[in-house]
Amino acid sequence: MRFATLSLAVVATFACAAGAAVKPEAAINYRQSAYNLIGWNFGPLAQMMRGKAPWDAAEFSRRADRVAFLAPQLLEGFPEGSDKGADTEAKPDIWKHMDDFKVKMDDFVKQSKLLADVAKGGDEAKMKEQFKQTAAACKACHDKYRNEE
Ligand code: ASC
Repeated sequence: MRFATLSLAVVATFACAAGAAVKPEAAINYRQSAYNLIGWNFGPLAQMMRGKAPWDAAEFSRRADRVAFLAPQLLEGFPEGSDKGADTEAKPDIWKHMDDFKVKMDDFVKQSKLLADVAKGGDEAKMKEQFKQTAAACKACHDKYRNEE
């Protein structure tokens, strides 16, 4: 009995790790959670950029690190078949043009990593410039693949 329970747990863990049979609803929930975490951290950076929050290089760096950590976790939230199954703003075009979607996603990963790296140096002008590059990477994907509400 204990062996059976353990086996089941091992199989379940493996199925998850292999990305097998993920329910569309779970994938949608997962990716929206990741985007929410990114937005939570990107927002204060945007506020600093606009002068609506005082410039704080350490705070900027801390939040840029979080964004860079989360960005590479997005793509697995878009498995085949997760174009529907729950409320989603993701356009079906994502799965029709997955290669292009991946290029855009890779660019966001790259730009957010650069942002985190640049922020460690604390140079305000460089951080502001790289923020713009990162926001442009967000926008490039949203323009093409997101139904903005
Ligand atoms: C944000 C936010 C986005 C991006 C995008 C960048 O702060 O919520 O979706 O930046 O607007 O252009």
